[in-house]
Amino acid sequence: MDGSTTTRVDYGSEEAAMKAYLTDGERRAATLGNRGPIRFTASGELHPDILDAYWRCGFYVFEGVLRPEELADLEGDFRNILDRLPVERGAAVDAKGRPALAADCKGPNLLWSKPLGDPFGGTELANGRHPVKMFEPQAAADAPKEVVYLILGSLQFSEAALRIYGHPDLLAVAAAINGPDFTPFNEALFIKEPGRGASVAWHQDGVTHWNSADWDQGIHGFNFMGQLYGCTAANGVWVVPGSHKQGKVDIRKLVAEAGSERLPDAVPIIARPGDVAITNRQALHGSFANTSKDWRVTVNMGFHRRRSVLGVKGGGVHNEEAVYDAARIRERARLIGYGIDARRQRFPDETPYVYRPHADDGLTYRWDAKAGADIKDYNLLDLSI
Ligand SMILES: O=C(O)CCC(=O)C(=O)O
Repeated sequence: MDGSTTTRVDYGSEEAAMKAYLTDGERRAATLGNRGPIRFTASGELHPDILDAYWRCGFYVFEGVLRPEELADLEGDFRNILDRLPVERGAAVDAKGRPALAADCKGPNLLWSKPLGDPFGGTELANGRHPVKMFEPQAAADAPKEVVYLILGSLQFSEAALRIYGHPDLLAVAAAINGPDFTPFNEALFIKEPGRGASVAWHQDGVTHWNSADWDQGIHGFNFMGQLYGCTAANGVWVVPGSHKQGKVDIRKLVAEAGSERLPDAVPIIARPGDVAITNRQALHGSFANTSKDWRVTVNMGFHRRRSVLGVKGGGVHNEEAVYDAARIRERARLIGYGIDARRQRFPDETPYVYRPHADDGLTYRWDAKAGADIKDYNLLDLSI
């Protein structure tokens, strides 16, 4: 789905400055030394060069992780998802009059925005963690009133995404960063439609541990960001390298100093189809409204250290507040078991990942129709810290 027939738009009064910023950012990103294939040492550890670069920059781009077949599967699922979206916010049916995607879900699933808008910036939403509104370019006259730019609980809507979630190398990376008893956080699809995709204002994820006595650069976990079509400076996530080490950043001050939301130290995540970035949730990051001609579809998959969530009161951003006990973590982690088994069935040539907590507890998971029903509304149990 490269390219688009959407009416072309641009950044209006900001177009020239934006163009220069994108080119400059791409050039800076290329100097960081934080990209390449997933590599393990002879003894099976994630290569220390990768770990060093990840902890230095706060993000890393793993190249060529997803197989062409799974990208094709994902594209099929994505087209189906688009087809099944409600005709408008709150509608029960899609454009063909069928029950719409997520219309019967209890969890929060579809986030809407005006085209090229910034629904969170400068509001108190999500604990006010997006303090500055991004520039909102003018959408074309033929654009719809609103678009879906984010889908939460996405594994219930795409088996291909569930199979990516069970990817053995990605899960091995999760174990290397968060420990072998790592836990889920949440999963999402970020959709940046050409000429319409909303911006995500500058923010740092994480709400619970900023003032903890044992705060460190990894305490709020990370997100994998798998790319269906790749991502560019114009439609990708931008990150301020090293900001995950700094504690809470004063975003208002940075924007005031820069004179615009074009933060001078930020760099774009540049990726090809099938690349998967890993981004520290504490890193200052955001993305601009997509006036480019290219789609971006990101399969987001977050993971935590177990000790960051066990016994912690979380929620409030992605679901209800609750204290996360071992039973809840175990229940939520069944998605890892289902993901691994779904992948095993589709790619029998691979060696499936062994998730230590399931192996230790003698738990086995089978991906089948019953499991499909079991994961409806699974994101009500997201471990949101
Ligand atoms: O994909 C995007 O545009 C934003 C991603 C993001 O903010 C996140 O994953 O926390």
